Amino acid sequence: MNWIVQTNEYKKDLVPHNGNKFLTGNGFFGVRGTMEETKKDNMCAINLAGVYDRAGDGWRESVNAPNVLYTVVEVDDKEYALPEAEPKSHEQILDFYNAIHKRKTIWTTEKGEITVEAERFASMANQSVIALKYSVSTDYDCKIRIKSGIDGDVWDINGPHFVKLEVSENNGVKTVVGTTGEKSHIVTAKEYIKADFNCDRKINCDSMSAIEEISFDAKSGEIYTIEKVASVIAPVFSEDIDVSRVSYDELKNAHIKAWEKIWDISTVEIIGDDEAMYALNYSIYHLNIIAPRNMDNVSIAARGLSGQVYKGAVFWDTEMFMIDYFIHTDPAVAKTLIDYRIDTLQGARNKAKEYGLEGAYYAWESQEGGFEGCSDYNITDVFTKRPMRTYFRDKQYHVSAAVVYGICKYIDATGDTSVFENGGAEAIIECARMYRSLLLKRADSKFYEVRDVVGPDEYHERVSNNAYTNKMVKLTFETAIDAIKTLENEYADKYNELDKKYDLKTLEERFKDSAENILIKEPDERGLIEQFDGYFNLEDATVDEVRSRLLDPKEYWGGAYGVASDTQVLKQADVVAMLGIFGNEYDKEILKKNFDYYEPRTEHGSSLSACMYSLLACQIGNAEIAYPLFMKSAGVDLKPGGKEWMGLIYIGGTHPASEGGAWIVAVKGFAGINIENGKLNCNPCLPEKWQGMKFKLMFMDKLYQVEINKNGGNITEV
Ligand code: IFM
Repeated sequence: MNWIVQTNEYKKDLVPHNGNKFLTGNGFFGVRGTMEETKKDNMCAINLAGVYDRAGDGWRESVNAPNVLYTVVEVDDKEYALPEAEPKSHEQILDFYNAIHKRKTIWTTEKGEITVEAERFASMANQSVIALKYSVSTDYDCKIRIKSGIDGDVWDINGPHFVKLEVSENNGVKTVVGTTGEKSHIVTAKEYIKADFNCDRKINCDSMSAIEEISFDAKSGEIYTIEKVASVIAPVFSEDIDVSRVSYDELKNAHIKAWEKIWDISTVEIIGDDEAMYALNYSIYHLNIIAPRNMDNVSIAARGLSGQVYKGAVFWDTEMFMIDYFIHTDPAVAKTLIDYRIDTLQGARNKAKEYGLEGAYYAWESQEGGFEGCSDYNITDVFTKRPMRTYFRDKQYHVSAAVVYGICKYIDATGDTSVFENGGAEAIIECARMYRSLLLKRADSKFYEVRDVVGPDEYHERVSNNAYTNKMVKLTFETAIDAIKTLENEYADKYNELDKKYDLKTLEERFKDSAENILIKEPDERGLIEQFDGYFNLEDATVDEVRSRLLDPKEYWGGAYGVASDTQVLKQADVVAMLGIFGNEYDKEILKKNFDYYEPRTEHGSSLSACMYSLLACQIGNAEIAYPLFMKSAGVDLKPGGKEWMGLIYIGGTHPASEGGAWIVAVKGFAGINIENGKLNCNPCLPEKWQGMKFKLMFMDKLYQVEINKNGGNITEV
């Protein structure tokens, strides 16, 4: 299988894209795929999980650590650095099996050639560690100076976040300690360099950086290599190592072994389609580099660890698109994601209270403690340059149901009902209480309605009875009833504790009444489910027509006066997302009619969209329609050209929800894996060119080998 991502050119305008495409990471931090000499102006970042700060009136966002990789070369007193010095050739490689990043750059001077080669990794075995091997050679004698150390002047979108930087050096170990402004979080970056050749070494510390100069007379053809071992620690992960005592090779071996273990369970083989196999495993790589292993109170941000876009916050993306992969390959990670929601329940309660609701309303953009990072004005208008009122924060009520659904999926596949006892049941009950307090009933109506919401299709704001939302709300009531019953039968102490607090019998009655009487949109005479009240009365324009009305390519399509707002054009899967989840409640004919209606009206303006359509196409039994949508999801970070602007807000970065969605399509769609009567079952629907699939799955604490072929499949315990 091909595990290499490579580019043989350097284009300045592809620096942001390659920063994402060549990202390495270990769940604690992500190291953008920029060059060692890159500074903040070219989006170089070591983005931290779970550490947030607000600078002034800016948006709160995740924090980037001091750059421990910073390294640049000078030859005969002239600096050679990309993008300023045009190279003769340049290669950038990501070996995503071993999670190792490499580059080789050659510059030509009047005297000959300079070659820089570097290899680095964000250690999966020691999650505070980043290690770098950096070599320089020339084909003529010259004076070389390698400048390498820690650059504390980091890239920020809404920074700066360090109000204090303490720079020091002790026995060759350089240290930069950053203190954040809002909560005085301490981020400590250290590094140590080994250079086993004749050279002069001098360390310069200033107010922002600690840089070592390694100077030597270079002989033509000799390769001079330095090895750097660095560490970053912060409140969420503080297991440090002594950077001066461990060797690069030792660390590399441990790192490779850790990845071997990960791939042993998570590789998906696709027989007959190398391109799809490559894109899918590359997606899986991205999920693995952002998985919060060995950490508490952390989840996965919408842009993973590729930077501060979307404020480094956790969205519904985690429970709807990513958690399935972890549930079936590393349930401990899935549990961490669930625990994050349980631990942030108080934040969700605060938000519910803020909006006059009971129970728990989870943050649309959740930061530490469940703090809501989403602003009321979350987009900047391209014309007026003014912040634009959006209703993502106030009205995307469906996020609480996503949290509930994540817990359901985890329990269904692991059987671990102790989650209910350890805070899960309470979180679910609180979400159900929030929805109960949201229900409205007209005087003469039998039904409860959910009015004034934003569904998954964010272009249509403040709509009522969004089919997706209402169905997920009903699921929440039903799950809360199940959770209460499980507590009553299996966890008496917890039941009694919560009973005192909530009067569970009364709640059960209320939830039952809510689940039975909430308005659920049924298919109309054409078999179509209306996305929300009045959707079918909107102008039925095509996506291209709506696009042609844009006055500016960066203009926002939705909201109060967006080009899509008064039309049936939607941003992303909405009814289709609902059918992907509840498909078994409808005839295939209904699924097909809705797919056929909504797909041409969908802009797929969110990377979360294509995988949902692909999944539904599999359920309809049409793998050929599903295939290009699957490839779009799996390949989302392989090609440039994705949507990078929402109004005037930069939204580039990696797309782990799309990548998790691709895994769901492969395993649950094409391989047709499902849980039937508590057992793993498969009902494949393979694309024409796929002869088969092989992968492993965790289910009920056991590991299974799955082999799929055109006619069915075998699932055997390993
Ligand atoms: O959660 C999504 C949302 O559904 C569409 N806009 C981007 C968000 C983060 O991925």
